[in-house]
Amino acid sequence: MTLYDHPDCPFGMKVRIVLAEKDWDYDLVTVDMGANQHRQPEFLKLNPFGQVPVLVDDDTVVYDSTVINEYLEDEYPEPSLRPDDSDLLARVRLLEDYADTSFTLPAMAIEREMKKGVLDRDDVLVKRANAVLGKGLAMLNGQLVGKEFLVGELSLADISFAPALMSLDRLGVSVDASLGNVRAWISRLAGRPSIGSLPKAS
Ligand SMILES: N[C@@H](CCC(=O)N[C@@H](CS)C(=O)NCC(=O)O)C(=O)O
Repeated sequence: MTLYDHPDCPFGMKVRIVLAEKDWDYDLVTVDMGANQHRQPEFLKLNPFGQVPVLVDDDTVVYDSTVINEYLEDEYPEPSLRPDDSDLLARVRLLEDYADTSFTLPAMAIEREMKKGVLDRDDVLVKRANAVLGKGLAMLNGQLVGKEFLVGELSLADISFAPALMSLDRLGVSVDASLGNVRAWISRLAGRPSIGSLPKAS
């Protein structure tokens, strides 16, 4: 099995966490996005949208982190990272969709701005993205009342938030002291080798 990825990509991190939780060996190919490798014909044959991560498993090529993780669950179900019950599974999928579109993307937007010089930085965008993350963290705090993880045991839902959560300190996004459930959950996630060992983005 081969994963085409970039070390800083939070979507690739979702897949790497799942592979680590399943203790699955794979070859990692780093796609040099700085050199536009993801736009070269060779890579576009794997993913016509020109994005990492891409997983190649024998003759199967899968892209999009959510679809890759579902594929891994289907093919390598142990240990399971998604509930059997359709009601709970729907919750996992809804939370994963929220994580990808409404949590990870604003975190990535802040990260991009932080890499710019102070004069070039769009402070309004950073403020707006911070507010979106704050709203998400408050929502998650409510979801976590009386729970260790979002839906039952550790699942694809928690994993999909993990990369952005692990970047909050670095991005200067604080988790309010009133959000005790989220704070405990972040420590719990960071304590797992699959998540705590993620490379810190530059
Ligand atoms: N929905 C995709 C998003 C993947 C994505 O945005 N990857 C970024 C790197 S983190 C990428 O390849 N960007 C290059 C581009 O869009 O041109 C997923 O979940 O895998």
